[in-house]
Amino acid sequence: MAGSEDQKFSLQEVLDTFKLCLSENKEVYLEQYVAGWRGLVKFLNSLGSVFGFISKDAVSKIQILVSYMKGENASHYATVQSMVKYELDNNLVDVNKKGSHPESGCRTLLRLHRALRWLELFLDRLRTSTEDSKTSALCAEAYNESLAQHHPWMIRKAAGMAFLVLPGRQTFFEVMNVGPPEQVVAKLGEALPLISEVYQITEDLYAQHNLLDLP
Ligand code: 1PX
Repeated sequence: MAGSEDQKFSLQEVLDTFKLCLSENKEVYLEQYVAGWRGLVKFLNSLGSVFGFISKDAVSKIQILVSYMKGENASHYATVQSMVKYELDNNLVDVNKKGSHPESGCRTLLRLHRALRWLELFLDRLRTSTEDSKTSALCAEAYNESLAQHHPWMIRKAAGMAFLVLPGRQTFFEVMNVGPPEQVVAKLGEALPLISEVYQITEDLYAQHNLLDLP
């Protein structure tokens, strides 16, 4: 249930999982990546049912990845790098149009990856915001610069309406469970480079394999 102790969001927890995402040779561990998303979904759920259609989609993508990570080919789903290699080598990705692999790990992760860019932009705006900044405006700007470019009109419309009921900056900061605003700002400053690095490594990998437009 939203609000119960184990569902409580903590920015620190998300920060920790993103910290653990990268291996020594800069591969992205899927388990931690997915754990990071789980933490973010907790946050979204605590904001209320208006965001249900967003968290539902995120959860279903998380579940697809988890089923691969627990499936018979689990060993290939340890890192994003090993997943990409395995799925490409075995023709498990619909590259140009949807076909027999509509839910490949590669295309599923790409959706979360694009959302990570939104998160990066949004958190950076929150970090540099002032007391009278509107979270809905910060969120919409970040969305328009990133995810919106991949969403059809209907989704953009629904997302835009959901943003309007986002809580104000103060409540937002409180839900992060970090402490007073200065500490939230400091924590965001700590989290952002980690999120950016994970994003950039994934982006480069996908670009290298021409996977950035997977259907
Ligand atoms: C400390 C602050 C933390 C804030 C955490 C908020 C977590 C947000 C999680 C958002 C995850 C969104 C995943 C979206 C993936 C996606 O693009 N899916 C679409 C494409 O998938 P398909 O399988 O059809 O190719 C899908 O169509 C999406 C449907 C749902 C609507 C997605 C709207 C995304 C808006 C993102 C902004 C979230 C606003 C939260 C405000 C805090």
